[in-house]
Amino acid sequence: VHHPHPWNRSLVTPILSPHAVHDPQTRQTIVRLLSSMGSAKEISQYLKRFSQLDAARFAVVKVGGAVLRDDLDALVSSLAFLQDVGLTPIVIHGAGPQLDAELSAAGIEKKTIDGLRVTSPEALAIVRRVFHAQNLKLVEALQAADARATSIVSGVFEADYMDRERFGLVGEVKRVDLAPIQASLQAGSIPVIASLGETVGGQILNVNADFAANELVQVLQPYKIVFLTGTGGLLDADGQVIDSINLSTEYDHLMQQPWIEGGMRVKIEQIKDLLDGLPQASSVSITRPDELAKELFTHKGSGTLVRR
Ligand code: X2W
Repeated sequence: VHHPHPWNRSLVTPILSPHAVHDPQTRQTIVRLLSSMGSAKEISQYLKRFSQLDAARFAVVKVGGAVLRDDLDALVSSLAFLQDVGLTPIVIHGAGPQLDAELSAAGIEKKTIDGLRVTSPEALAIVRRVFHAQNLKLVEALQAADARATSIVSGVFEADYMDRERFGLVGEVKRVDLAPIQASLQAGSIPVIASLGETVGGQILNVNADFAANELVQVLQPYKIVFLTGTGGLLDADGQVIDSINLSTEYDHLMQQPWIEGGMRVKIEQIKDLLDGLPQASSVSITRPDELAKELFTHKGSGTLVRR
C-alpha cells in the first residue's frame, strides 16, 4: 500500500451529515432501541461522536463478495439502520466468489498471482457484468428496505495497469475522485461503490476490492474502517475471534506467532499499513454484517478491533 495522493485530500470538503440526529428526542428513542446491546450511556456517546463527524469521515465499510452472497439481509438491515440514525456509511464491495462462479461457467480457468486474478479481455467482460450485477443487487436490496443508496460503478478509481504482462487487465489505483461519493453523501444516500477502475484512456480494469478500499480510506481519512466478513473477525490458533489488537504494542509479538498463517499475516500487515496513514483516533473493525451496530455503538463491540 502506498499513499502518494496528497492532492486528493483537498477534495474532501466538509459536509455535515444532513440527516444527523441532532434532535434530542429522536436521539433518546434510538438510544432506547439500542440499549439491549449495551448501556444507553455508551450508545449515546458513540452516536454523538459519529454524528459530529463530517459525513465523508464517518465510516468506510468494505463488503466482500461472500457477504453479498451469504448475508445480504443482515447487511442491508445493518446499513439501513445506520441511515435511520442519521449516519451514512460509504460502502465498497468486491465480488470474488461470484466472479469465480461466472468465469468458471464460461469455461475460463481461474488463475491468480499473489492473490490477484489474472484478467484476460474475455474475463474482463464477465468481471464488468458481475460487478454491475452485484452492485445493483445491493443497491436494490437497500432501496427495498427503504434506505437511500446510490450505485457507483465508475468514476471513482483512476487506475493504471498493475503489470500488464503478468496480470492482464488488472488495475492499480492512481487517483481517487470523490465527486460521485460527495454527491451521494450530500443527498444523504449511501454510496455503494464497485472496485472497478479505469485508465486515463478509458480502459476498464479489474481492481482487488481490498486494495481499492485501502486507497479510498487513505483519501477520505475516515474515523472507522469496517471489513465485513463471514468469519466475523481475525481468528486465533483455536479458530476463536481475536477481540482486539493494539498494533503499537502487539504487532511484533503477533507476527512472531507460528499459528498466524499466510493469509492472516498479509491481512494484519495490510491493516497496519492502512492505519499508519490515518489519524490516531481511526480504527479498523472486522466483523459480521449482523453485528455491525454492536461493533460501532458498544464498548464491548463485536469481532476484532485493530488500533495503533
Ligand atoms: C478481484 C475483485 C473482486 C474482489 C477478483 O477478480 O476477484 C482482482 O483480483 P472480494 O469478494 O472482495 O474478494 N480483483 C484483481 O476483490 O472481491
